[in-house]
Amino acid sequence: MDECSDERGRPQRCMPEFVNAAFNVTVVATNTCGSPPEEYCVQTGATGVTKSCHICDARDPRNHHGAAYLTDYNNQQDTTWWQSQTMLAGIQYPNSINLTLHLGKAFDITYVRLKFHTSRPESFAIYKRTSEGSPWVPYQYYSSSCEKTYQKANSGFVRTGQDEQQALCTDEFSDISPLTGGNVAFSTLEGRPSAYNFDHSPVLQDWVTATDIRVTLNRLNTFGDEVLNDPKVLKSYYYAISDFAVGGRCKCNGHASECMRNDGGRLVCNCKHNTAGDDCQECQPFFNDRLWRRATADSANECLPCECNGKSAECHFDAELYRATGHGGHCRNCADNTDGPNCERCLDNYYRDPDASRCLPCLCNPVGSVSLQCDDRGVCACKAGVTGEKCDTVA
Ligand SMILES: [Ca+2]
Repeated sequence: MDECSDERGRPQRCMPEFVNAAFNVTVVATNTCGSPPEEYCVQTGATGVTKSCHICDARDPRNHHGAAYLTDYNNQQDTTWWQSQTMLAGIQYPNSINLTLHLGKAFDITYVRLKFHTSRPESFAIYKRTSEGSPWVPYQYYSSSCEKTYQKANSGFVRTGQDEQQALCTDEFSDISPLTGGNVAFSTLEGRPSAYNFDHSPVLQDWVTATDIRVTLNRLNTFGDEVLNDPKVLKSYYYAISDFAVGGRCKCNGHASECMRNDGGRLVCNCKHNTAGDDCQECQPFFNDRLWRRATADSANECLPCECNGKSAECHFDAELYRATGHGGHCRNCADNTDGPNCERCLDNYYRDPDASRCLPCLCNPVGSVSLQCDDRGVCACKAGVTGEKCDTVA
């Protein structure tokens, strides 16, 4: 059974399953350790203690830390992680690193979660895009220096009446401890007043939409000992992330229960409810009797067919007609000499063929007739002294 209609076949809201949209999707990192091989040391937090150091080597399968490790299966027993170069190679503010995830299609994002293999950064930000080529929009800032680094007040929520599409900045997850395994999870709707009325909040519906997610790592946490410029110390500061997860659903506006690859290999919704488009964001041709809308919990808001009495397969939505009649479908190119928004009448100077649904020309003689319009039997009204069905005979 298709979840897009109920047991009686009536349309109802449906949506693809909740997934980790990042799983096995390759992240593009602007910096990764190991080309050429380089040494890094594990941060212990204590100064003067001999640090345990290792090699990052991009060509060695056992010692590489490529971006694919951000979104592979997250096995707690055998952690794999992406890692940047170290502070010795200049990895520190104001230099930054971008981790970019292309989802290939719009998703409704519920959360973005990062699991750090080292300390969480002192400052980093999450951005999103709503289409390929559109500008990056800040989603959330994490910083122990919100004002200084991002010119944002430290705040956990949006007040009622404020812009609900603004990114917040919090210092809650920017401590240097824990030195490994710290999580940061950004919930897209948390702290936003209209989340309780999401079905009727276009602002938040747009806010949770993303085709791409970017994490920008701006500043490493340190103990302050990097000022000594000891190479061993500098090699112990770098970014490392073991898991980058994005919880959400393929965005289909409530009109599909699954997304699939199309012929071109792109991910698209399998649209129902007479909708069309990658995200079921429009009505199918000929289903323009009312404007497209998202499905809600109460109504599927399916697209409805135009009524053209079988005389046309083309129509457009006519707002004025909709206001006047409750049906906005305006038929185009009506066949068989019919006319009207629903091809419901004959063209001017035509009459309905009594044996068929088509219309025939009146052919009233322009000289002998009062009007070129005949009656519904095809009879013309003649001037004085003229007779004949078409008024073409002098009496
Ligand atoms: Ca991993």
